[in-house]
Amino acid sequence: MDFTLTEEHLMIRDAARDFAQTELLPGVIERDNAQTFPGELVRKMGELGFMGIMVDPKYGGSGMDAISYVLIMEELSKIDASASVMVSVNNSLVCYGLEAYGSEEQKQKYLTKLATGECIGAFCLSEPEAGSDATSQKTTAIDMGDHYVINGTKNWITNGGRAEVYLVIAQTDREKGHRGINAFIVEKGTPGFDIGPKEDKLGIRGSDTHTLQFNDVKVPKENRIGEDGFGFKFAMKTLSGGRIGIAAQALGIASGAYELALKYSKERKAFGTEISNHQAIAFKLADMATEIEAARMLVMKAAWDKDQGNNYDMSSAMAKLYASKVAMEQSVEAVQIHGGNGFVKEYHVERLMRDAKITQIYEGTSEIQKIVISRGVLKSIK
Ligand code: COS
Repeated sequence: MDFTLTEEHLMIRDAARDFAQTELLPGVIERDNAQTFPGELVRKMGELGFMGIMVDPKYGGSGMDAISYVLIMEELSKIDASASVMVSVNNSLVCYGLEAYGSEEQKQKYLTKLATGECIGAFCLSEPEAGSDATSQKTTAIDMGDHYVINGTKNWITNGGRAEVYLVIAQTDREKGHRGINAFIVEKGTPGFDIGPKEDKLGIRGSDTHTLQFNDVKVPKENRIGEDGFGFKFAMKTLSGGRIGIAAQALGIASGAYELALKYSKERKAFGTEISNHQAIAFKLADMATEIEAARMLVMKAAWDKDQGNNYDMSSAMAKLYASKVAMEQSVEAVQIHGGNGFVKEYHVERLMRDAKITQIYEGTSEIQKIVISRGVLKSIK
């Protein structure tokens, strides 16, 4: 067993750290307030290869491994989780989904642009009545011979307004249950496809989250991903990888909050000394460091499983469950260490605390991760 990162991994991590410090940090509070994220920054992330990290260079990707992906996600998330969720969705749900399961034509037409950041993707599974219960899709895709007609509503879609390529999960044959579900590529601007207003959110406010409406949207048959009825498994497979990205995001939020708290504790004085000299604060820092390291091990293990070609359904669920809990709990501790200043925007920790919450909800709530883990655990005993 070797815990050492390679020279290449260290270079990738440093490049992401540098980008986060120089490009994402300035204006992060203002972007959070205004709920915006400039296209220029997305373009720069594309230039650095962050939008198609694991995609084969023959499709315009960076050809890196999953360890590199989580290193980049952690560094971006320390500063701006709104930026990192765009990266995560585009990489794990959209690019990976197309590269692993799309046809060669779909890869040439869409993946080559998504992997470079020339266009951005969105993954549309959740609905008003189907978030966790993902088999209960109400959106329909009726087979009309050479095309499908999609009708329905999708909710809480990350990159909902910014994206140009949407992977949409819909029910083709209700009788067949989850085996009657398909995944489709829908282009922005297709008649009948409407983007609703942006959601006003607690956290990751720079990322754009929208409701999408599909009213008799005609999608050519060649835009279906995989065999007829493959859509549910497609969603589950891609979400397993997505959970590694969100686990790394949670790790970044936790470690970002911890680093700020550590620095603050050495500067802020109370009772005649730096607050880090008070055991109440020093023990908090000890707990934070330990919890974050444990989360990092789970995140790295899930990424390593993916790189090794092992099944990562369980390890990604464990990583997301634990890292998101750590992000929530330790960002609250970081606010506490900052005292009154922690409640003020300019100290950044209150934003990290707000951003942490979504990591326990999206790409499968913590309760869903426990379903995945418990089923895996129970299956291991004959
Ligand atoms: N990889 C491949 N196939 C998978 C899979 C995976 N990770 N997980 C489940 N499947 C398959 C099952 O094998 C089953 O297929 P067969 O009947 O052919 O064996 C099928 O999918 C249905 O699985 P299951 O019966 O377990 O479905 P459930 O309705 O019980 O739901 C959970 C399973 C809860 C795990 C699933 O609905 C889920 O992950 N929900 C959360 C979705 C989510 O993350 N939503 C957030 C939206 S994205 S922001």
